[in-house]
Amino acid sequence: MARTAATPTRKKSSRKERSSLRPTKVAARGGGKKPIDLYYWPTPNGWKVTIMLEECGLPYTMIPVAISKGDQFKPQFLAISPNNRMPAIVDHDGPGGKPISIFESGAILQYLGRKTGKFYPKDERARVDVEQWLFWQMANLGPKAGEANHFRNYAAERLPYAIERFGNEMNRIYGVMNRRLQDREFLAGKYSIADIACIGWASRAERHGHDLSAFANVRRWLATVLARPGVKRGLAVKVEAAFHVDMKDPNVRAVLFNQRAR
Ligand SMILES: N[C@@H](CCC(=O)N[C@@H](CS)C(=O)NCC(=O)O)C(=O)O
Repeated sequence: MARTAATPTRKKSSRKERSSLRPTKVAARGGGKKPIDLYYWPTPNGWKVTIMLEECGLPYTMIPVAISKGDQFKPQFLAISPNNRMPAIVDHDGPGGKPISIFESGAILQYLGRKTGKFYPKDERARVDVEQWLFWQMANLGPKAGEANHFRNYAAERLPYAIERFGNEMNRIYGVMNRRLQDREFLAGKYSIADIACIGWASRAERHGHDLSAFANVRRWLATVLARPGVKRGLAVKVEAAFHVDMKDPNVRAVLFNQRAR
């Protein structure tokens, strides 16, 4: 299964592959050890990891997690990611040469940064700077953008209070980011996993209805990161089945928007 390929392309995948947590393809450069398994669906959280893997040139096998069909609740996936969310990885060449599984995109970015020594400095002050902005993304930009998108695009009824609440939050958050980028090229000075964590949602901001026109530094940062070849390749990792998900389908909505403790 493992082979190396340059830029991932959109390819037709078989029906079986769409929902059975099977590897479809390797989108990887570099070589050597067994590829990292990436459990993935093409969303802003998934792109954090494809971007990092591409930036680091690490070989990986992409395993689609069809979240609209409930793959995230399959026991074999929950064993890796108990929060029933992708992304997750299995590194067969983990600490001590043994496999390790990791869920939560922030933890995955930190692990890959430590493993490769890339985009995650060792110097304590520089590292703390990266971690502050990485956790800022995990606790602010990511979840709030998700809720803003949900109430704007997916809620069964239009709830102006929720739309305004999360719309304001997104405006506040991009304001914070804009101020931070006023006197530095990247969030922690040099390009790091903190920037990688932010790219997915920020690249979709305008499409999701958040006006970035007042945030010139964010727009400059976005143009810079989107021009990086590794970012382009990471954002281009597609899953054919994702193009066919109908968010109005009651079955899809039941899987994604009706979750309670199991
Ligand atoms: N904090 C998690 C969030 C991951 C997350 O929300 N993933 C979504 C897709 S973007 C998911 O897997 N959803 C499946 C579901 O809602 O059941 C991370 O950063 O890894």
